[in-house]
Amino acid sequence: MKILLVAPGPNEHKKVKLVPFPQASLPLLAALTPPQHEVVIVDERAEYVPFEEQFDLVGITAMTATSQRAYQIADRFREKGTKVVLGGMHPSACPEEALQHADAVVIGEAEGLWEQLLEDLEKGELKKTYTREDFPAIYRLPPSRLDLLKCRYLLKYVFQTTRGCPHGCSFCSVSRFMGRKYRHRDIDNVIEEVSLYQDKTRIIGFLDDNIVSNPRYSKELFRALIPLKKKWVSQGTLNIADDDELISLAQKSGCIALFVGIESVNEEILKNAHKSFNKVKNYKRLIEKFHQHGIMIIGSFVFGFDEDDTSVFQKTLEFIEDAKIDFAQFSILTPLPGTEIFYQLKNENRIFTYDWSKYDFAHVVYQPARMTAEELQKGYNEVFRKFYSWPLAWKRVLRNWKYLHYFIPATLYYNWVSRHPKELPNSIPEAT
Ligand code: B12
Repeated sequence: MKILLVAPGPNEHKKVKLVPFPQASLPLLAALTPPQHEVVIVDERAEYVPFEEQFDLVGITAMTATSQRAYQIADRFREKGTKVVLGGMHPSACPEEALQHADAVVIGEAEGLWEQLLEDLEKGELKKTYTREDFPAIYRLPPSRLDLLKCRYLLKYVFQTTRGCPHGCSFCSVSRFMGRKYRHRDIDNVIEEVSLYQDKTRIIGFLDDNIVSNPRYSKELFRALIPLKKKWVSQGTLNIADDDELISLAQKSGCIALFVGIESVNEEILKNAHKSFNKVKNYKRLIEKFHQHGIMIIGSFVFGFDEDDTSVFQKTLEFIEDAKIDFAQFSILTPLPGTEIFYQLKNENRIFTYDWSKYDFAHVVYQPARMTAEELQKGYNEVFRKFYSWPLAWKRVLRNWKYLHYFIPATLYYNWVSRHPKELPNSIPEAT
């Protein structure tokens, strides 16, 4: 069979020349596909979807924010009789909705299901849903088919070592969809995959939710990475800085930056969002320790919790400056379907738009408790603009001069985004 796998972009025409990261699910699905089938991957953020070509199956991945575009692509292929399957976080959270646009929906992780689906399709027995009740063991995964990716990525060589998260943060999809039990790959399986690109790249990314959630595993992984002499980035928690051996192994194995969900500088918020392992009083000390080990901190902050009022924006900016955070991602609290916060806000009748394309963490989609939706949208736009304004941005670029080739494109991009403030979405009721 000829199979097309698509990562949706924002729309048919908007294209970028450099995409930050690949959508890792697609090269992994390609690797799970038996070799007799031909697989083509299209990343719509930079490429055009070949609607005119003939495929036996089109597989589309969707997050909530990209789901509407995923449905449009699905509808176009189905109009001409092509079979379409949808998978990923959003179809897994809203399978009934996704089924209105697809011949089949894969709910949950695809290992085992994808192979079954392809067999069924060949036999003409495609089912509507493929569901996993459990979470697959991932000890040994085949190497992702990164060779099938055609566009330019800021960081193309990405790997995953663990899945699942023991924490149940109220706003996050991960523990709900990947389970609260932490699963990991065998270290030799990871090292084999990374080694495939030994001559191709110096810098790699680990797409784990928390690369240090099991310190014993992480230490072993980092030790095994040292001989490969790579530089790497991933996600983790600040708390690892208290484990001297762990942070020093992270440094020795090439960690240059960690994306950390700091979320809030208000302890009360962290407690209510079930993220009390983040301790505000420790933030500055821990960040300093990362810096002593040459590791940059990309802090993620969320605005709009019920305890937040309009003072949150200035307080957060001051904290970031004071703690010398190297890069920041700002998000507006977003009730992703399936999360605790979604059910809470829905039950309280506070969600005013179900336009999923606005669930991109940059738009307000619900009524905040201690400010108006307009104030939250404006405050977010302002923080973004101030943080990425040239005087502040250059200060950080110079502080991190060793990584200028990554810092400059990222800063230029975010500076551009910050000069295009987001508008408050219109109210759109839930589809019935
Ligand atoms: C790496 C990552 C990123 C990277 C790269 C994203 C990208 N475009 O590839 C960056 C940092 C850029 C990013 C950005 C964002 N992200 Co992100 N990200 C992740 C993370 C940590 C890992 C994703 C990953 O690569 N996993 C590895 C692959 C192999 O797993 P997978 O994608 O789940 O695929 C498996 C199955 O889902 C399934 N599957 C998936 N697609 C398909 C398709 C078909 C046809 C089939 C059959 C099966 C299938 O099969 C795969 C194998 O089992 C996840 C958290 C997580 N644990 O999933 C969040 C996550 C996906 N991100 C999320 C969000 C919200 C965002 C942002 C909106 C955040 C923001 N503040 O801007 C943006 C959106 C950017 C965009 N439009 O692409 C949410 C999505 C939730 C949702 N319901 O939509 C997640 C789940 C995190 C969370 N806290 O809830 N993200």
